[in-house]
Amino acid sequence: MLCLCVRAALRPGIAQPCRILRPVTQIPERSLVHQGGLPKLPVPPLKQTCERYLAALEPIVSKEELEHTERLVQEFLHGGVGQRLQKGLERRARKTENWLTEWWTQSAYLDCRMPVAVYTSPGVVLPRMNFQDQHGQMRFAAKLIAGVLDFKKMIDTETLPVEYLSEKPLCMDQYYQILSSCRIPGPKRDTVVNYNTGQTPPTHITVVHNFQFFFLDVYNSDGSPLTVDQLYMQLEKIWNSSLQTNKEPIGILTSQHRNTWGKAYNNLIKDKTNKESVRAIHKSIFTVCLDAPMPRVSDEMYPSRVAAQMLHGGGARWNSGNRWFDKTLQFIVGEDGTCGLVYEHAPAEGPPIVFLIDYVVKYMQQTQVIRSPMVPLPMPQKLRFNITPEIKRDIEKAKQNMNIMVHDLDVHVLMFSHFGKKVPKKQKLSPDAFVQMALQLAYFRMYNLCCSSYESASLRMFKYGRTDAIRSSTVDALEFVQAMQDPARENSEKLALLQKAVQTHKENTYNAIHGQAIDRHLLGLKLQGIEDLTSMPEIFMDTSYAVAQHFNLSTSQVGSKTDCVMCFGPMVPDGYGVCYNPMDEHINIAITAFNSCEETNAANFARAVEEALLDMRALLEDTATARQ
Ligand code: COA
Ligand code: HC5
Repeated sequence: MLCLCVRAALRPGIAQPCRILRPVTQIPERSLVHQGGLPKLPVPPLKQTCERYLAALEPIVSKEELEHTERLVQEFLHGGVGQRLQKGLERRARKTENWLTEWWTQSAYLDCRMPVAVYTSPGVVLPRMNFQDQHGQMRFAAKLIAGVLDFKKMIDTETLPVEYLSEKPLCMDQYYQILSSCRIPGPKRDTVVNYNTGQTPPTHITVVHNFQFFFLDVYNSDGSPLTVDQLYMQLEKIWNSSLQTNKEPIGILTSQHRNTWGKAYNNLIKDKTNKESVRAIHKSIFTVCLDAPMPRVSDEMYPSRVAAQMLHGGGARWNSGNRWFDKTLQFIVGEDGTCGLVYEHAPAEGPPIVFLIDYVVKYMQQTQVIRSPMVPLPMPQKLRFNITPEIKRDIEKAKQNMNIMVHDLDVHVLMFSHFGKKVPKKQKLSPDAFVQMALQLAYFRMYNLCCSSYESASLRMFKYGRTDAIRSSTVDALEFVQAMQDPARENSEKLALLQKAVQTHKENTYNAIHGQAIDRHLLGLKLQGIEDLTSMPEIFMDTSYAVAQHFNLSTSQVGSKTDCVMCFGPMVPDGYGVCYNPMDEHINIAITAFNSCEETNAANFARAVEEALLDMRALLEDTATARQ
């Protein structure tokens, strides 16, 4: 992995308890912060992980299962196997810059054979724009491209402001992975290529309209980026030379199961023209999808419909063929004013993508139209594909699968408008922990039990850090949700339990972002066992381990300045994906589930979350009044 120095940094001057992933820009004191100075990800102590693992199991497995697992854990800890694997991990940590990141990227993404669309690629919906035709669409797309190119300057000159979390500088490497990169399918494992590092970094983007891909050079011969006017003219040329709507949706191949796509890919690139076209897409800085309008829905349904469109494109007859799902960054601009993006997750987490969006949105608001010299620009080149009968068959199969995925994905966006971060903050509660407890309460009310629950925690305090998990279903959370369901309990007692559960969640968050959570450590121990060719330790073959890994609630907080909605699919067939963006006065929450699972329903869960949040606020208010 490449090591890039991020030269300039904006340092926060005022100590903030937990400043999250946002550079504090009002104090422009610059200083040198180098990636090299970041600490290495530690390997947590074995005993600590064993104890925390058992504590995490308590609310989600039966008493008998827990007792059985306790014996296995003792055997693992004291029988020699655990210590040996731990030593192996510590050795790996000494020899590598980050003992986890390569393993994590492989096991979470590159080895995963499920389609990237819906299963791993998140979507982001930007606020609805008020254009309604192709001119508005192209003007918006032109400005957006100019904004991303402006952002790219900071990457090229290594002048991105360093982000901070709990006053510690974060690893900025992910920013260098999101442009000019693409995932490539492989027979067993995929790879990600990044072209920004070579001698001749790309100067083009790909634009796709009516399923047809175009190579668009976005720089003038003097190296300056094309202006908004120039980009608009180029997009217009693209639009006018892709009016036919009966083209084969070649891009839909990228939505397939990875093995299927891997085989189809090898077949596709046997042809020289196809290979060159695919390479042009891989190398491009990013992709812009100029989408056809989607069926109109009520204002109430609109956010959910657009979130689904970002995740899958709406199906083969709509915009699913207007994508190259392997591409790291694809901006989506619909003729009907919808806009957002879908991104391939392997190279980076959500926060760098959202930081880019916030930057681009601000850029677009500020941009003055600059008159461009009317020098004629070359015609954007159409990327040609020769479609053999075999490729045609692969496309047909991909279309069918995509339609199944589209029908299976249940998306419900809850624009929770009653309150936002300010309410829990006023009560001295962490807003993130408050939302997590609302999710726990909603789940408990629907299913009368606690489930294995995942919240993403950033490991970017460490060099090349990605994520670990905060397990939100703690014993304290269970006690709180049980009390909420018990009419015999006093509000003051419920509040005390909420405060305790929030405090525990906060401690778990602190542990996770400081590299002391359990999930990645357990993964590391397991993979170390595989690498050592020892037989698999029993703790990993245990039912409790399977239960713990089966995250019925897969959640993530991604905050942004722009009022956007972030979304992703569930982790398991009978689970929910919940991505929330807490703003000061409201919270955007996107919930996904699978229709093929009878037990789950995104709209019902959304309703339960809304009620849980309202009941929790009522609890705060009620007890506050009682105190007066
Ligand atoms: N009283 C008053 N205010 C409090 C508080 C309390 N007890 N606890 C926290 N706050 C404040 C914080 O200071 C912060 O203030 P700000 O809005 O001015 O920044 C705000 O409330 C938010 O803090 P909190 O809700 O506790 O959560 P967080 O923002 O620290 O986020 C995580 C927690 C886990 C989301 C964060 O650590 C993280 O890891 N983020 C990255 C997640 C990620 O990568 N997701 C995508 C994966 S692809
Ligand atoms: C634009 C927001 C994207 C958020 C994506 C996200 O949170 O991905 C998680 C990454 C991680 O390693 O925890 C995985 N998750 C979707 C399964 C929560």
